[in-house]
Amino acid sequence: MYKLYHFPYSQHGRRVVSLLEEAGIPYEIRSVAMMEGEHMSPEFLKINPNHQIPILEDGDFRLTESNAILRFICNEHNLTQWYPTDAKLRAKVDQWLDWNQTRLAPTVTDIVLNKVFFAPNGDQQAIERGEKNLPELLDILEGALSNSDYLVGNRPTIADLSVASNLFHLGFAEVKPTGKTEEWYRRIFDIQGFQKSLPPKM
Ligand SMILES: N[C@@H](CCC(=O)N[C@@H](CS)C(=O)NCC(=O)O)C(=O)O
Repeated sequence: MYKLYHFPYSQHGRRVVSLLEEAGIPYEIRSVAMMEGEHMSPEFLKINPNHQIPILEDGDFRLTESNAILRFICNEHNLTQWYPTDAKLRAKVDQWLDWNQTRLAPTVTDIVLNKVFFAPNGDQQAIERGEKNLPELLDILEGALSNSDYLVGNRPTIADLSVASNLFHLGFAEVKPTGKTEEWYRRIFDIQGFQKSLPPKM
């Protein structure tokens, strides 16, 4: 059975839990005490020198990077509805997964980590940078969703789970999606697996 190193408020862990739950794949959670700094402990650094969760373990197989984990789970369990095999559809899913990591994630982290989790000692410059960059990113999402119910094709994929987990995270800083993005977010939010990934109220 998979073991997932997770923290309930992690957007990166949430996307993995959403997929595992939605696909009905058995797994156990190994909760990491991030607030107590467990991820910086020598024991944890041996498991992931990047001091990050999520980590997926299956026996002596160990994988980090949330989007790589999503792809692996889809590949191992033949979840082609979540990660299509058609080359062009798959490439678009990969595009959004990469966009989420390289474009959206740094801004979400700038805002939420500093404004919410590190408050009142958060980095003000990071908050300002994040708030300056966010509108452009939300416009890009809105454009992509203007004629489509999902980011790729006509059903949800791991791209939707991954991007929606960052939008959920923005909610901690009271940033709410609007327009078509809000309609799309509601569709993803209502997916049972996503619901099961939600953390206790803060
Ligand atoms: N690129 C990584 C990012 C993972 C990540 O940033 N995890 C956060 C929790 S949401 C973490 O463990 N942060 C602690 C740290 O970076 O020291 C992924 O997609 O898995």
